[in-house]
Amino acid sequence: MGKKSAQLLRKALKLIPGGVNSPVRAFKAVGGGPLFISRAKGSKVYDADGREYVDYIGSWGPMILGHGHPKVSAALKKAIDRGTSFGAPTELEVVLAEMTLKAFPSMDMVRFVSSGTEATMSAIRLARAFTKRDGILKFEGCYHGHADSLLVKAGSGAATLGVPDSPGVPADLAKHTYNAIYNDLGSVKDIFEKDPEGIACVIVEGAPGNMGVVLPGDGFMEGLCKITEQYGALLIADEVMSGFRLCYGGAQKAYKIDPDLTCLGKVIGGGLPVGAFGGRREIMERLAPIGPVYQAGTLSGNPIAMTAGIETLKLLQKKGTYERLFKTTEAICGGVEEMAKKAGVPCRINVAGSMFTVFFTDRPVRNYNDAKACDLAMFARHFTRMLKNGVYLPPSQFEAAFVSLAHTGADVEKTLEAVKKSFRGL
Ligand code: KE4
Repeated sequence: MGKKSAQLLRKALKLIPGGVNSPVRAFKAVGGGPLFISRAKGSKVYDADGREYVDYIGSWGPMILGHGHPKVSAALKKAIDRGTSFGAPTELEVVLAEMTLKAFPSMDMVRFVSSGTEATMSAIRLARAFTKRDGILKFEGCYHGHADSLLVKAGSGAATLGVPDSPGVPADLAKHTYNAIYNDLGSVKDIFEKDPEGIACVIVEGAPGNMGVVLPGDGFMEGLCKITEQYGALLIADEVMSGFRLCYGGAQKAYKIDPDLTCLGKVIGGGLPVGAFGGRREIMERLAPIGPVYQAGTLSGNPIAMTAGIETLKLLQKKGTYERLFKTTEAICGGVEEMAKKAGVPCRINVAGSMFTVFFTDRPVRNYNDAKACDLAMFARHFTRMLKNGVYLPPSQFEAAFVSLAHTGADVEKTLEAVKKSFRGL
């Protein structure tokens, strides 16, 4: 860590818990202090000491175009001169809503909020109101933001009542959350059989990235659709991370499923605070002010954030975008695999569109237990070595790395050069 970052961290630690405004940024899982980033452009970030890094965090997903895209920046500069927030409806919200519904045909209506957490929290409230049920089912290893009902882990067995996964979450609330095992439809069926009329919804990441990237096995997503339909529960696709990462639309388009509700965030805000949730009209019309389900937000639909989202989605629709994104992703992941083989490093890479995770194991990683069983110490060493060689990976095994349209062939070369050095004696 450079001198300036160290100085800033010492000051920040006195003012902000852990010196960060979101825990994963603190580098706790990999050791060493966080880098304080001073600016970013394209595929690069620059720390407070002026060091340059090839960036694979991309603000945890939003920066799919790369940092500071000129067209997005120009549109934002103009928008700022028109005022930054009105607390009233604007044409921009209508434009982004139209674009969103076109990209996600499973949605008839959408509501914008300011974060992914607000989107999932609100979608769950809506599902509970629509079904008049309190139970929710999520998957171990999937993360949907920090709303109380979602900070719940499995009790003694996956099919038992949930227990708080954080102090401050009431046990009386946690007991309504069940945890199933990702890629294990049997664990889902067991829970529904125990509580056939009590579960309002199943919430699942469209393409999980929060246990590291894990892919749905054949028939898994279709199986969730069938089970939720059979028991009268809603299926919520949490596409906060996967939306626009696997294709222009979401994992639901890539995996051909039709969820009842969808949550979005990250890319849809182009780096500014935007979340969204949407779904079938009959469900969405339960929302205030036309329905009784309350949900609100001071900065929801903020004109500056809408502008960034609109410009980002416009650019993502350009011909060849996803081919380019996936070509770069494949070049990186293929290169890492080759080097791991040559260096005798046990490694599995899971790729979902333009997000990937390198796991240090010689076994497949298909759920959270598999991910936890990987060599986490080796991951930490790899992270540190890559950082030293100017490549900035997500500082946790249980995160996804993100490729942007700004990553060039030279970035791929630099990344693979750093991997080669890291794998030597890892
Ligand atoms: P936010 O409230 O952080 O905007 O979104 C919560 C959320 C919801 N659903 C999914 C699938 C998500 O991945 C997230 C947030 N992702 C994390 C990265 N694993 C954000 C980074 C952070 O927490 O600092």
